[in-house]
Amino acid sequence: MSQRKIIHIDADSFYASVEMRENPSLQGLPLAVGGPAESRGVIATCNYEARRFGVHSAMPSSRARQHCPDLIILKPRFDLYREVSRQFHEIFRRYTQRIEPLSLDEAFLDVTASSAQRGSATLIAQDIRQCIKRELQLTVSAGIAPNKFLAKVGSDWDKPDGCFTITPEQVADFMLDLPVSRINGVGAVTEAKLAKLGARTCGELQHIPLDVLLRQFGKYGARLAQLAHGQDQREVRTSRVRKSISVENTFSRDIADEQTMQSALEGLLDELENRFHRIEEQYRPHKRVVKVKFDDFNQTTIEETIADNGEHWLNNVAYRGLLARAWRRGNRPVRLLGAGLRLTPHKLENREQLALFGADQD
Ligand code: DCP
Ligand code: MG
Repeated sequence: MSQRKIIHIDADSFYASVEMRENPSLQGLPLAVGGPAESRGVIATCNYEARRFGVHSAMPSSRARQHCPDLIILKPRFDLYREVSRQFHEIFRRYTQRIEPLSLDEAFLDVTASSAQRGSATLIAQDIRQCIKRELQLTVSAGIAPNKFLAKVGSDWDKPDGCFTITPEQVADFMLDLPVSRINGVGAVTEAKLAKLGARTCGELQHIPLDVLLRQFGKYGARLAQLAHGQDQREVRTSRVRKSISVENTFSRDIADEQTMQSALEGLLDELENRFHRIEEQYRPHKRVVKVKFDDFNQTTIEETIADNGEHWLNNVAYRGLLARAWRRGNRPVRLLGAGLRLTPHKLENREQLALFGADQD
């Protein structure tokens, strides 16, 4: 198998950096984004100034304040972070369509087939970092390696504003001293077990017989043995192109009154919003859909185009109207209710061009 070229990108103190960009007077001050200390909030993240005081993600805000009395804690603005994430992806797509998002601020890119920068993955990563700095006034760290595991280790190596490459030739040496705790999935418990077996580094882990690892860790033992050698065959998984997303609920008892139906719809819309947020960087909704299945198993689907005037897709009134119309079509008790969206991928132009030229989109 030919060698892959993988880039892992991870934004630096993501939410906090976006907030500092939006309000530069915050720069240089210890800053966190999270819930308020007074109401048992938790820190989502903090800038590097706050980290010097020992503040970190998932720490209760009240404790963060004890570590750092001057800490500024801002409420998160998820819409803003999602917008930035979309902008990251717009930049990534200039170099490759093979992108696997892990979260709003993290993604794997497979640039094996990219011809940009004469195929140098390190130069592509530097280009991406520069574009993000110039166009979005944010820094991201990048790891470049022949596989996902090492690319992720790389992006963390030189954080913040770092760029670290592990070439195929360097892998064997690099693994010798790499602490096992750097392996994704090795938490405190696994680390302690490995220490008992005499393996603090991947180099030491390489010497533990496979049957010992299998006995201790089950299937994960086999994976550990591979990772210890810096091997990882996982592909960058671009999600298939979706045409729609929907959630539905079959009721334990058929419902016949509009009030109950409408409140069931509200619950579905909450769930739909959650589900859609996970893929929002990649898709734009263009239609609302409501599905109703009646107690005689007849079903009907009704959809409407979302106005192109900036109207938000999540318009409860619009969904309620659709439900009322759908219900009138059968006018009998309902056993299942669904709510959904028809989707258009962002950058459809690019994808269509690719399809036209027969390029592999996956
Ligand atoms: N996040 C969160 N709760 C956590 C961890 C993270 O809400 N326990 C959010 C806030 C982060 C974002 O996800 O800004 C990205 O997570 P990272 O782990 O990448 O952390 P940062 O980007 O903030 O910092 P780093 O520079 O270490 O990547
Ligand atoms: Mg990050």
